[in-house]
Amino acid sequence: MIRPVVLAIAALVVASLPVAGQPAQRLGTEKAEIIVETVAGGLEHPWGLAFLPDGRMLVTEKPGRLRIVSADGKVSPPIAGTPQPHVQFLDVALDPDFSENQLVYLSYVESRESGLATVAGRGRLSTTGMMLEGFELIFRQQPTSPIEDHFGSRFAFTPDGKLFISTGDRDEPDSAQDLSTDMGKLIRVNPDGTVPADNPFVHRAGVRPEIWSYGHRNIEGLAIQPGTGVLWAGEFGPTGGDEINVPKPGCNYGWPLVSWGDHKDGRAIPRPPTRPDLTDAIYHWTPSVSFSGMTFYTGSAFPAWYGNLLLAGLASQALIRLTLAGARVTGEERIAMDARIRHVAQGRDGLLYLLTDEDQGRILRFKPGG
Ligand SMILES: [Ca+2]
Repeated sequence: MIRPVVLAIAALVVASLPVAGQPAQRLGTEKAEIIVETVAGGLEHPWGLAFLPDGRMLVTEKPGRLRIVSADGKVSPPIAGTPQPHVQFLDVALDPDFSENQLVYLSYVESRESGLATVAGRGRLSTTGMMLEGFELIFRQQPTSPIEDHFGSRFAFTPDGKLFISTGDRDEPDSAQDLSTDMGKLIRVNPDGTVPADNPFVHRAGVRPEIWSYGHRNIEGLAIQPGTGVLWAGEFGPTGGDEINVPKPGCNYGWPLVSWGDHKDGRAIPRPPTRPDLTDAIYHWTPSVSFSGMTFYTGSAFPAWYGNLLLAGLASQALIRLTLAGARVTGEERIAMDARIRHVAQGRDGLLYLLTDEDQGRILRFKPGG
C-alpha cells in the first residue's frame, strides 16, 4: 500500500520542477547537432524577444505583458508603465543606441472608439528594468477596423538608423492596395516616428508618407540581411502562398490582386500569380508553412548556418532554415519542433532563442551539440 503513495508524491515533485530544470534534448539536423534547452516557461503566448546588453531578455506576452527573463530563466513580474491594450502585445525591440538612451520599442493593438489598430511606441527602461518610463506613440495605423486579425507586426532597425514597422491588411484585403491606409503596408519611419524625407511617397498627394511598400497581406517577419543591410520580409498567405519578399521602395507586392494561394473561403485568386506591374515574392510556399518571426544567423555557434535565414513555423511546428545566394533561396530544411514556434532570434551569445506559441509558452535555446 505504501508504494503507490510514494510514486504519487514523486510524480507531483517532478511536475512542479521549474521548467528551466527540464533536461536538454539533442536534435539532429542536416548541418548541425543541436542541444535544445528550455530557458524559461510559463509565458502566455510569448510573441516578441529582445536581448538586453547584460544578457537578460525582454519578452512580450500576447495578452499584454512585457517581462524580463534572466539568462538562467528567472521570469520577472510584468514591467510597469506599458500601455494597456485591448487585444494583444506584439513585438519588442531595443533602440540601436540603447546603451546611451535606454529606449525600448513596443508594438501592440490599440483600441479606439472606431475599432482596433496596430500601433508602436517607445519608452525608457528604468535602471531596475521594472518600469517603462515616458512611453509615447510613434506610429498609429490608420484607419481602424473592428476585425481582430492580421495586425502584423515586427520591428527592424536598418544600419542607417531607420525603423521599419510591418502591418497586416486587417483581413480587409482591398485595403492593401489603398495607399490612403496603413493596412497591408510596410512602414518606414525615423525612430521618433517622423517620416524620412527619402520615403517613396512623400510627395504624392493622398498617399500616407510613412508607406515604404504595399500589397502585403500580413507581415510578421522582418530581418536585415547581414552584409547587404537589406530588409527582408515574410508574410502569411491566405490558403497557401506564404511569401518571402525583399521590399523595395514604392513597390506593389500584389495582395490581393495576385497570390500564389487562394482565398480562405475557397474563392480562387486569378492566375497568373504575378504580373509585370507587380513585384513577385522571391520565395513562396503552398501549402502554407505559416511562419511568424525570422532572423538571419550570424553567430559562430553553428558555422554551417552562417548567413542562413531562419523562420519560426506556427502551423508547421518547425524551425525552417533557408540557404541563400544573394537574394535567391537555394535550399530549405524543416527542423521539426513539436510545438508552434512564434519567433526565432539570435542572442548576444550567438546562440539561437525560440519562443513557443502556447498557453504555457517557453523560451528554447539552441546550443551546439558537438
Ligand atoms: Ca505577393
